[in-house]
Amino acid sequence: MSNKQDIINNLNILAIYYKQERDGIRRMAYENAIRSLNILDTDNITSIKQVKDLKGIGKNITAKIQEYLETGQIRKVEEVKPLIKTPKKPEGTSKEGIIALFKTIPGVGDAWAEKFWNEGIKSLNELKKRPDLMTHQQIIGLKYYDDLQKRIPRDYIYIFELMCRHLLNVEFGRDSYTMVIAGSYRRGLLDSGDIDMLITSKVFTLRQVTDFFTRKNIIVANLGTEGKESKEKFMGIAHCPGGDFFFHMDIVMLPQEEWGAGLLWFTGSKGFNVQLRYTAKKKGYTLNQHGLFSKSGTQIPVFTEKEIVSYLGEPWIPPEKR
Ligand code: 8DG
Ligand code: CA
Ligand code: CA
Repeated sequence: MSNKQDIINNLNILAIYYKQERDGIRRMAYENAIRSLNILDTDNITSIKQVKDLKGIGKNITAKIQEYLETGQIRKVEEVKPLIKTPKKPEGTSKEGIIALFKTIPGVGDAWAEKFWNEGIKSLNELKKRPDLMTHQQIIGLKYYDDLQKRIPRDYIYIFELMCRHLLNVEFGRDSYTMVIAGSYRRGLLDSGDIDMLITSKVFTLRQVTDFFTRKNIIVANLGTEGKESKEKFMGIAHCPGGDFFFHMDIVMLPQEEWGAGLLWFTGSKGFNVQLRYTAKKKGYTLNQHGLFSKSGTQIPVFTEKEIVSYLGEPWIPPEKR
């Protein structure tokens, strides 16, 4: 491992620690520093001079990197390592444990979990027998509960993407749309929590795609509220037809002129989005998933990711480094 990667790994432990401590400011500071190191042109850091003036690396983080260069480790990192909790499935029979377990079902927050508890329900299996107590989203979330806890391997998403593209080509025509799998997959992660599909088309609507994928037995459930379908975003459960592994899929459909902003937003990471939006704000603009806007609300004519980022005077950061 290059020493830059080792430094990044160390700073990442601090970012995770501060996330756990709900200290958003410190967490963001470490995430920003990691981003800067990631785009730094070298893998080998031999002098503090190479990093101390980088964006997002202030006095405190410079001192930590200096400490690493001198001693090969960072005291604070060694200190917090044992304090980092690994997430585990809540268990036990206490009220607290059962409420925590209920809250792992999509669409269940404190109030719902409390309600199930008050109905005398003590396990997911007992809850499965009481669909009368749940919303449509919760029933579906519980039905696919075990699969939804698993992350989706990158190779699997790759095949799923090829399959969807082929079906869209046959149904609507190769030139009728642009589709990208965004989210953590586009950032190059080896597995993802769900599949985030972004589409733009002048030929078909979101409803037509979701109906089509449902007919093809790719989408098996809709997690939205019936009668309140959004024209822009679908959330549901999907799988490869014939396969027995189900996962969460979001589909977002945006007009062509919103593609760049939508792609930035839907690719993430959340931290990267927050930082870029903050940069836009400092310069007097608003950036959201629909575009870059001036104070008066007119859209700036920048339509691709690169155009938006360069208009804001920021360096280009490829998705894998966001
Ligand atoms: P994962 O599914 O592998 O866990 O990670 P992800 O792909 O990065 O997260 P996601 O929850 O599927 O969200 C996709 C992108 O949407 C995310 O990378 C950044 C963007 N996004 C925000 N804010 C929010 C938010 O509040 N909720 C959600 N769901 N997405 C958000 O910028
Ligand atoms: Ca995702
Ligand atoms: Ca998602």
